[in-house]
Formats: sequence, C-alpha cells, structure tokens
Amino acid sequence: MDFSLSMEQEILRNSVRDFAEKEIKPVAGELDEKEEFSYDTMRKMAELGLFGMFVSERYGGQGMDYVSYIIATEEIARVDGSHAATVAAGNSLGIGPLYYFGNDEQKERYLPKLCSGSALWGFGLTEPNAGSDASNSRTTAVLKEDGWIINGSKIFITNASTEISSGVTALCRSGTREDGRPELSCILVENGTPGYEAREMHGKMMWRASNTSELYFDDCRVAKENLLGPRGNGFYQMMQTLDGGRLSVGAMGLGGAQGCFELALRYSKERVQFGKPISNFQVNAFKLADMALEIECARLLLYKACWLRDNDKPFSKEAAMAKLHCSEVMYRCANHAVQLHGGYGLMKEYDVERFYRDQKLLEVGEGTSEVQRIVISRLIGAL
Ligand code: COS
Repeated sequence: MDFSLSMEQEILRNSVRDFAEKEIKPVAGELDEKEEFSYDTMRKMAELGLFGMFVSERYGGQGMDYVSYIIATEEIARVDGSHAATVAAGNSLGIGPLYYFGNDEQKERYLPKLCSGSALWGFGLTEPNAGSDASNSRTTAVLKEDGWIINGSKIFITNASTEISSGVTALCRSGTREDGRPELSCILVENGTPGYEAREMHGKMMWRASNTSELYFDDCRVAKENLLGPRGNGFYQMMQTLDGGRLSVGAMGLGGAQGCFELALRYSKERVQFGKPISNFQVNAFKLADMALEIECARLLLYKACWLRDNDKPFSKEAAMAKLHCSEVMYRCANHAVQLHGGYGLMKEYDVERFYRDQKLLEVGEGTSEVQRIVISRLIGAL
C-alpha cells in the first residue's frame, strides 16, 4: 500500500497553502465581519486554477484527479471556510452536474467560463420545504411547444447571486412517473432569463463571505434543450453530484480541523500561565494529541474515498462517512481550539472564533449529519 502523494499533488498543496496564507488569511476576518463576497480573491483563486479542477482540458478544466481537487479545497479551508465554500460549491455543485450529465453543446457553452472562474453556477436542489427530504421538490416545470415553464423557489443556494453568477441547475417536477411518484428533471436556467431572480441572503452565522441565495421562478421560460440529460433523471443526477460534493465538504472539515489545530498548538506554546506554556499541562497536551490523532484518521478516510472515486469504484458510502466524520472532527477541533484560547478564543480578533462558527455548516449543508447516517445505514444494510 502506497500512502504517498505524487510530486504534482505535493506541489499543488504547497502552492495553494502559500496562496491561502498570503491572499486569503489577511482579509478573511474583515470579509466575514462585513459579510462580503470578494471578487478580488475570487479572481485570484481563478488565476491559480482552482475552478474546473477535475474537468478535462477539452472544456477548459485543469484535468486533475479528485484527490488533487480535495487537497486544494482542504488547503483553502485550513485558512477560511467561506473561500473554501466558493471553491467547493463552484467545482462540485456548479460545474459537476454540467460536466457529468451535459451534452456536448451544453458543456461547450458553459464549462469554459466556469472552469476559468470568470463565471459561477448554482446547484438548485434545496427548497423551503424540501431540505433533507430533497425529492419532495415543489418547483414545477411544464413542457409547452416553445419550452419549459418553471414556477417555484429554491433556498440556500451557494454562488447563485454574485455579479458573475451565470445560471443554475434547477431540480423540477416535470410530470408523474408510471409508479405515481413525481418525475424530477434538472433544467438549466441562465441568469437574466425573464421570470428568474436570484436574491442574496444575509444574516448568516457562518461562511459569511460566501454567496448564498434564494431563487425565484415565476413563469420562467427556457428552451426545451435546457433539459440536463434524460427527462426524469434529475434526482439521480443530484444525488450522484452530492456523492462527489460530500467529499469536498469533507475536505472543508479536514482543512478547518487542521487550521484549528495549528492555531491551538501555536497559541498553547506561547501562552504562559502558572509559569509555563499551557501546552506543558498534560490536560492541554492531550487535547492537542487528540486533535492530531483525529485529523490523521479523517485524512486517511477522506483520501481513501477520493481514491475510490478516482479509480471508478463505488464510493457513496465512503463519501457519506468522510463528510460526516470530517465535519465532526472539525467540530471537536474547533471546540478544543477555542477552549485552549480561553477568553481570547471568544473574540473576533482571533481566527478560531470564525472557525468555530464556520464549522457548524458542515454538519448541516450537503446533507445533515443525520442524512449521512441514513445513507450509511442503508448502504451497510441496516435500514
Ligand atoms: N446516486 C444515484 N441515485 C441515487 C443515489 C445516488 N447516490 N441515492 C439515491 N438514488 C436514487 C435511488 O436509487 C432512488 O431511485 P428510484 O426512485 O428509481 O427508486 C431515488 O434516488 C430515491 O432514492 P431514495 O429512495 O433513497 O430517496 P429518499 O427520498 O429516501 O431520500 C436521502 C434519500 C435522504 C438520502 C436524500 O433525499 C438526501 O440525500 N437528502 C439530503 C439532500 C441534501 O444533501 N441536501 C443538501 C443539498 S445542499 S448542497
């Protein structure tokens, strides 16, 4: 068994780490405070090649393996959750469905701009009444002579209402299946289409510098050709996309946990109480040891799941496990990190305060921890 990364993967990790330290870390706190999406850091992340990472060069992508994409996401998350969210949602959820299920014309139309990072695309699954129960979508798409007419709304959609957002893949009820259940299809809707509006949401606890939107479809008309893949395949497409997406959320948990650990270790060695650095007290050293242990285990689990994907092996169960575990590892690491910082950890001046808030999303987004346990339970044959 070979656990070593390739030279290209090591170089990628170092360059993304260096970039994140220099370009994101200094501005992350202020952007979080102002709840502001940064077009400047977006442009720089795009220049670094952080979009279209697993897409073939034919469509303007970087043609990398999934492990590389996950390493890059991990390194951004080590410094800031909001920027990692922009990258993870941009690749897995924005680009993913178009790349996996689009026809040549759709890929050629949308992917080059998305892979260059000059445009972003949303993943329109969640609705006000269809969160965990994702197939209970109420948004309808009716096929008429001149195209689809869409009505309904979506909520909590990342990257959908920035100035460079160019559209969304929307899951819609397009009819009724033979077995009486709703037929669900994915339809591509471009920004600027009459009847479609994406409104930015504010007041978030976490990922405050990422873009989150509510989407409204009011007799929104798009061409028949905007259907993604075969009619009725929408839910499978969304679920398959989420399998890959969950690996990037795992990377956010792993990177965030690593960030918390490094901040906590440095602070514990500097902070002196009772005449010695607080890391010298066994109660604190053990916290740091537990963090290091959990991060090591999480990394092995996540990379193995990515390796399965890269080698065309089933990975749904491992993706759910990695997403769940990495989220919970970051939870424990963020908690320890704030505890080790004492009162200072509760102040915005210290990055651990932001990590502590950002972590919570990982247990909620792209399938709650409870949903991951359902997926795992089913895949091990327990449910
Ligand atoms: N890939 C492809 N198809 C899949 C799939 C996957 N990973 N998982 C399920 N499916 C298929 C099933 O085979 C089933 O097909 P049929 O309708 O032909 O029988 C269909 O999808 C429905 O599957 P299932 O019966 O398991 O659906 P449930 O309604 O029970 O929902 C959960 C299952 C809860 C796991 C699903 O709704 C889910 O993941 N919810 C969370 C959604 C989420 O992550 N939202 C966050 C998005 S924010 S980015």
